[in-house]
Amino acid sequence: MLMMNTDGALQILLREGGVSASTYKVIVTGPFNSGKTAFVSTISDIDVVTTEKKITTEDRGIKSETTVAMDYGRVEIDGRILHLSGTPGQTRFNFMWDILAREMDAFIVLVDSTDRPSFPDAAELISLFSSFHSVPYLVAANKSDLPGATLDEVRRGTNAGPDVTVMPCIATQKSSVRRVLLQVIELIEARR
Ligand SMILES: Nc1nc2c(ncn2[C@@H]2O[C@H](COP(=O)(O)OP(=O)(O)OP(=O)(O)O)[C@@H](O)[C@H]2O)c(=O)[nH]1
Ligand SMILES: [Mg+2]
Repeated sequence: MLMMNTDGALQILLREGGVSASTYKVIVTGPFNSGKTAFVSTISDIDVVTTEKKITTEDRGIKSETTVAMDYGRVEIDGRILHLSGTPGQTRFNFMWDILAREMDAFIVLVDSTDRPSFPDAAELISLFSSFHSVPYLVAANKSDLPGATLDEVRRGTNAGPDVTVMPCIATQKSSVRRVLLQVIELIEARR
């Protein structure tokens, strides 16, 4: 007897209807306070799973809560389903990074463009996440609504090579997050 789970049936239905049901796992990483939770929350079609906890370290002067395990959201864009996992920014939670990076199709390094001292941390994250798996990535120069660094400065500060896409982003604005994710989809599909 042929058995099929509903997920399998749905995949066939979508394929036969000519609708692409590509599903990608995208990691949203970046230094502390760069806007990762905002990015995932702004675009997600479902209620985001967050793990915000009160900050107990010296970073508490910057904001009151930080991500301690992950953010999780899901969005459909142009017929693709994206699973978005935001990482914690504080390095004391770095044991989560490689767990979240398993089976990723791409990653985004979100950088607070106004926070120059964080640029070397972003450079380290690029090296680290590239070493987990060879997948496409881009640098999103976030908080571009605020006066601060230029895209060129973000590129230099994060050591992003000339082939790496560095694009402006406002994580609190849906159209901007969508633009970044469309670019990520393009990078993933260019590799296939
Ligand atoms: N002006 C502006 N503020 C932003 C933007 N994105 C995020 N923020 C603010 O930046 C602060 C940090 O945002 P979060 O989303 O908590 O940053 P995070 O990267 O998840 O932080 P951690 O998980 O603690 O590393 C919050 O006060 C956000 O409202 C943006 O594009 N523009
Ligand atoms: Mg967060």
